[in-house]
Amino acid sequence: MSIYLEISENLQKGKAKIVKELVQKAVDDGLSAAQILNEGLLSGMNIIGEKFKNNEVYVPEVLVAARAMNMGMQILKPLLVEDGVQSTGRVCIGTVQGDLHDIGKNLVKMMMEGKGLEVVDLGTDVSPETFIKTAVEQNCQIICCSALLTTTMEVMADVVKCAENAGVRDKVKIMVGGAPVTEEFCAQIGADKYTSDAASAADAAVELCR
Ligand code: B1M
Repeated sequence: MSIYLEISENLQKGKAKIVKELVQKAVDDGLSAAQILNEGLLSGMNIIGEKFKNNEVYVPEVLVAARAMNMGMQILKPLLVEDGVQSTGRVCIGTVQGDLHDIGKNLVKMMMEGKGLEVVDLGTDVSPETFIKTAVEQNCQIICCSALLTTTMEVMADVVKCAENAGVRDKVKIMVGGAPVTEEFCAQIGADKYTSDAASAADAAVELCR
């Protein structure tokens, strides 16, 4: 079995320590950081993402796989920076103002990182102004808003308005999601993209960044 496949399979099983050791071994053997990332870690995360979409695995499996991915990334990150490997794109993400739920938002973040996107995590209770300011200052192509409460999903409309008022609406895409959010709501507030789950959000973000 190739070391890439070994990394991918152990990542899917959430075996963080083994993934870290295998990534270190691959680096020591002289394999390129980009190839270890793409054919090992990202390949494993993609498989988990697809299985999550199809309800073949659930939140706990995704969380342990993401932990394993992060362990592998600890070794690769400095090498990738040295090699100047390009990320797929840059996005900022947060749970909207008034809302403290972050489990779904964190899953979306992990899936996006699993697709090679750089993710600026603003945490929870994020104001529309903070989303816009971050997107502008950190050159994010997409603002990703999560909401779990019917009372806070309305803040997403303010994020769209705030981007319009700041004159940046044509420069940044706005993605929305979370349990109470729907495709209709997304269209109604003038956001760009709604997805119902974390894996689809990551796929959509990669498409939008292209
Ligand atoms: Co809260 N809570 N909660 N809660 N909580 C809900 C959401 C609720 C449905 C429970 C209920 O009444 N049945 C209800 C909302 C009702 C409503 O608005 N209609 C509710 C309430 C009322 C509240 C409080 C107001 C309770 C109170 O204090 N009286 C309070 C609000 C606090 C606040 O935010 N200001 C509150 C507090 C909390 C806890 C702190 C205790 C805790 C949050 C802990 C945390 O997140 N760190 C909590 C929890 C855990 C829940 C439930 C049980 C689980 C939510 C969750 O994490 N789901 C929830 C009931 C339920 O759903 N069964 C409930 C798992 C997560 C993976 O799913 O976030 O939907 P989700 O993410 C999915 C998709 O939606 C999507 O991807 C994810 C996975 O694929 N997705 C995106 C998410 N964001 C996306 C963004 C995208 C794309 C997809 O693009 C950008």
